[in-house]
Order: sequence, then structure tokens, then C-alpha cells
Amino acid sequence: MYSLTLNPLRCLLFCCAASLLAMLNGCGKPPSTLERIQEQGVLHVITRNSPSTYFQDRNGDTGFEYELVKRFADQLGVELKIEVADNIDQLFSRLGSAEGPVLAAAALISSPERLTHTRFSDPYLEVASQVIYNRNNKRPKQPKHLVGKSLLVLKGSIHASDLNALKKDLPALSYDVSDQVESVDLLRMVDEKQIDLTLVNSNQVAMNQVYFPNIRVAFTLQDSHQQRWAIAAGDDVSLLNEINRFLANAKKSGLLQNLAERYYGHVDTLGYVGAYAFARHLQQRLPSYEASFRDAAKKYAVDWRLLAAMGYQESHWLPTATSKTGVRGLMMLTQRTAKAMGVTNRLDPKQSIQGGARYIAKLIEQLPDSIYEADRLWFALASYNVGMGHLEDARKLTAAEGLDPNKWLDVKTILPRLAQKQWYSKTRYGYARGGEPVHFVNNIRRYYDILTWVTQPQIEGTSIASGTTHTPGFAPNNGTLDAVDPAITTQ
Ligand code: BLG
Repeated sequence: MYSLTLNPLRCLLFCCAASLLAMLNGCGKPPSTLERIQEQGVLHVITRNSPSTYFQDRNGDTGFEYELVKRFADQLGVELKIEVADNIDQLFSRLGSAEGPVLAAAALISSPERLTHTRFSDPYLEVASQVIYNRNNKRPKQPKHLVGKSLLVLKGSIHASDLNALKKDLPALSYDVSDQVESVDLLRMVDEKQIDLTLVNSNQVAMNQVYFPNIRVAFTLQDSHQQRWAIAAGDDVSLLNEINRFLANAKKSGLLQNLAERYYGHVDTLGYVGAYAFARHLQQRLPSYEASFRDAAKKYAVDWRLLAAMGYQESHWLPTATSKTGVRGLMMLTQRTAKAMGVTNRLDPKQSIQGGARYIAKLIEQLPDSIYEADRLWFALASYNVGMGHLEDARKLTAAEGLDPNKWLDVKTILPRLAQKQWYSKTRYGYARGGEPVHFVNNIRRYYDILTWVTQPQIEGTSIASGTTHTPGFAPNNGTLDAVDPAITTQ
């Protein structure tokens, strides 16, 4: 028989058994990282301020990493808290700190060294690591041509690791690192011949080419670096599992593809000649029309930089421009559209800009409600160029292909079919040069992005005419390097 009298030893045994049971049942266990995030209602993320990660644009916070991590926070049902690291080393040391960020979303790439203090998610974007040179110098074609050149990369970056690895085969290779510069600064330094070469990711080259007409890709050093999110090392896999589930879904749902298309899909459209010309016209021509763009934008509640981007695509900001088909003026209005918009003289830049603004505002309004909010502007622009009837035809063909007629990414692949008889013969409005609106929208998006970057909110109000409008870190000749000692160390 068991006695019910509790002696101290029995009591101890009982307590141990009880706590073991409680542990097995999960109560009394410290919360996992994921549970803590959900309890606190905040996802604290560390990133970097750059065009390919996180920056401010016309709508506030934006950037590929920001948008992706925002969706993740939304899915967790928590608030997103963004912290910006000054450099890569700081990013990793903050990631491991108590009460610090739990996740780094900053276009990071895994490496054996980083794996000693960090765990990485599954990949979400593949980029190449490219050697950049100035087109007025001799092009290096292979790794051995890097020897004897001044070569600067970001301290702690994957590019520094790439070069370090290369040193094993090429002991004479020497390079410098700095944690006081950003990738855009490196590109500018090559552009201005302050250094011979640098190494940056392919997406950063593509996004910044327009600012730096002299930079060229020499060759690709590493063609498949996978970008991943990072969390601090440890045994708790709750957050990592949740991240990987989210990324797998983002791949499946097309979210990743959409983001890549939005941020990098239109970056190559200008080419070197176009990029160089745009930079020149921004200085020489836009100042004469900036006030007119701002006036019209205010009147029709659209962004003046969008109107300016349209004007550049239409006429390169030349008020007397005339197309082969007789379409005229800075905003290239047809006679019919000009009349409908109350424009009496298409060659008068003020009138042309007012007419174009009124027309695009009307088109945005007229689009069917089913078109996704984020894509409405692209559809309206396509319609500005090819007309609403042809756009409707393309949307119908898109649906018939089993694609989404409300998504620009889908419709733009189908629009060029309007120029092929087998397709246009089945449509209501018939033949149209369907490739034109696709280029039209791609280019305007690119110009719009650039104009947005060079007129960011903190310096908005200064006019391009004054020559003071520029974006710290993103635009050429912005003086950041004059103000900052690049603190270069030779490796
Ligand atoms: C656009 C009109 C649309 C019109 C379409 O043509 O012009 N847009 C404007 O006038 C602003 O209104 O749609 S419709 O009214 O529903 O028929 C279709 O007719 C102008 C386009 C045409 C294009 N640029 C604005 O983007 C142009 O000039 N193409 C010719 C190029 S080339 O010189 O022959 O190479």
C-alpha cells in the first residue's frame, strides 16, 4: 500500500515528475523566436539603405527587400520595424545582439565564414558578381587582368570573399576594402576614374547604369550568388522554418517574380547611349519645363515626375517633336486627342503638358476596376500610347491564353501579338503595333524611377533647375565621397 503521507524525498520526486510532464506538454517552455515575435506583435528587421534593398520613393518606404519582408510581417500579422545598418559588419553584429533585430533582409549571400555566426534561409534571388571597369580604359577580360589594378570593394561583402578566394590562384592580386561607401559610390568611383575596378552584383549594375554612363561590365566573376535572408545562429528553427515556408509560397504565387520584374525588369531598357543622353537632358532640357509639369500634375492629381517621364519618352523634352504619323508636341498628342483635351496649339509646351496630364488622368479613371491597383498606371500608359480599344483586345487575348488580363506582367507578353495577322484578325479593333506600348511603358517606368530617385522627399522642393536636386548615395556627383573618408584598407 502507498502511504499518502508526503515525505520530503517523495515530494521532490513528485515535483520532478510534474515538471517533466509540464515540459513534455509544452507549458513552462520558453517561447520560440516565432512565438515571441507574435506575442510582441513586431518583426524587427535589419537592412541596408540602397536601391536594391530599402530606400524612400514617391510612396514612402520601398525596395525589393523591404517589400518582401513587409509581406512576411503582414502574413505573420505583426508590425514591421526596420533598422538600417551602416555597413555589413554592423549588420551581422546587430543581428546577434540581445533585443536586436531577429532577421536581416539585405541582399545577403551565404559564405562559410558567415555560417559560423548566422543561419541563412532558402534563396529567393540569383545574382551574378560582376567586375566593373571604365569604358575609356582597357577592358579586363579575365581574373588575371585584375592584378596591378586599383580595385575597391565593400568591406565584409561577398565580393571581398570572392577576391580573397581568387588570391589563392593569383597571389599577386591586391585589392582594397572600405566600409564607408555603398555599391553606388563604388560605381561612381569607377565612372570618375578614381579607381580602376570594382565588383558589385548584377542587379545593382543594372539599376545604376543610367547614372554612370562610363561604367561597363568587364566580366562575370561568379555567376550564381544566391540571395538569402539571415537570422542569428542557434537551435531555434521556428523563425527559419516560417521564413522558408513564406519564400516557397512567394515563389509559387508569383510574388517573387513580380517583385523582380518591378525592380529589375525594366533596368536594361535604356542601354548605354540612352542612359548617357538621359543624364544630359535632365540637366539641359528638363529645367525649362519642370514648372509646367508641376502645375499640370497638381491640377490633375498625378505625380509631376510621371508626366516628366512621359514627356521624355514622347519627345525627349523637345516641344517641336513630330512623329512620322503626324503626332506632335512635347507630350505627342494626336490631333483628335488634342481637340478632346482642349489643346489648341500642340506645339505650345504648356498646353501639350496640360493636355497629356488631363488625358492620362482620364485614362486611369476609365480603366476597368478589375485591373490590379499596382498595375493600373502601366495599363493607363499603354492605353495612352496604343488606345483603350487595342488594349482591350490584348486583354481579351491574354484571358484566352489562360493568363490574367488584369496583370500587366501577363498582358505585356501578349500585346505584341496585335501586330500579327493570325492574332489581330480575331480582335475587334484589328492591327496595332503592339510592341510599341510595351517599350513605351518599360521606358517610362525607368525614367519615372530615376526622376523619383533624384527628387527624393527630403530634398523635394529644390528644383532641378537649381542644379541642387540629387539623391545622396544614389545619384552621380552627389558629393558623398567628398564628405566621407572612404577608409580604405588594402587586402
Ligand atoms: C495615341 C493617342 C491615343 C490613341 C492612340 O494613339 O498616340 N494618344 C495621344 O494622343 C496622347 O489617344 O488612342 S485612341 O484615341 O483610342 O485611338 C491610337 O491611335 C502617341 C500615340 C501614338 C504614338 N505616340 C502617344 O504615345 C506615335 O506617335 N506613334 C508613331 C511612332 S512613329 O513616329 O511612327 O515611329
